[in-house]
Amino acid sequence: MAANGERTFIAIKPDGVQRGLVGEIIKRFEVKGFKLVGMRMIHASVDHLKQHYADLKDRPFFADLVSYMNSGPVVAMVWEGKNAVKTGRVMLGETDPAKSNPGTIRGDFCIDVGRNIIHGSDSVDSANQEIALWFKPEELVSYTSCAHSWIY
Ligand code: DAT
Ligand code: MG
Repeated sequence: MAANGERTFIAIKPDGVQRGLVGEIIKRFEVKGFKLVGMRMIHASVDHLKQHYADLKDRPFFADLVSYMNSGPVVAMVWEGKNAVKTGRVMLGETDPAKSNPGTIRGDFCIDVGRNIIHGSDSVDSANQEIALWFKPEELVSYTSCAHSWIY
């Protein structure tokens, strides 16, 4: 895949949806120059969320995390572009909003680590796994953005 074709999985968590931050978060990825290639709103099942967070299954906060993520709909998205995974994480800020700089999504819009409004893949490998968990291949689209040559 071309360097500009790296994909990351981003999900607006139930608190982000309930607090009316969907548009604001999508806007940040859009104006940055990333390309939206998949999006759906879903009230994810407990099983699905346990799979998504399988790496954290032994952590003390795991049950609360799954129940929070299952408390309402999330907006699941795939964003594409050069360094989309790493840059996406920078745009999110730190896991703990208290440690996130102003200007990041978590730095600007939330306070508590257990209500940090957004998920973003932490590596290209986990991005590929997460995309496969949340989307069928035919739900992702391939298209050329008219802005491509103005961004790269
Ligand atoms: P991130 O979401 O930044 O990738 P992570 O993968 O380590 O962070 O953890 C997944 C989510 O679990 C995180 O967004 C919020 C929750 N979480 C992490 N550490 C926590 C903690 N110490 N207490 C409560 N919730 C925590
Ligand atoms: Mg993580």
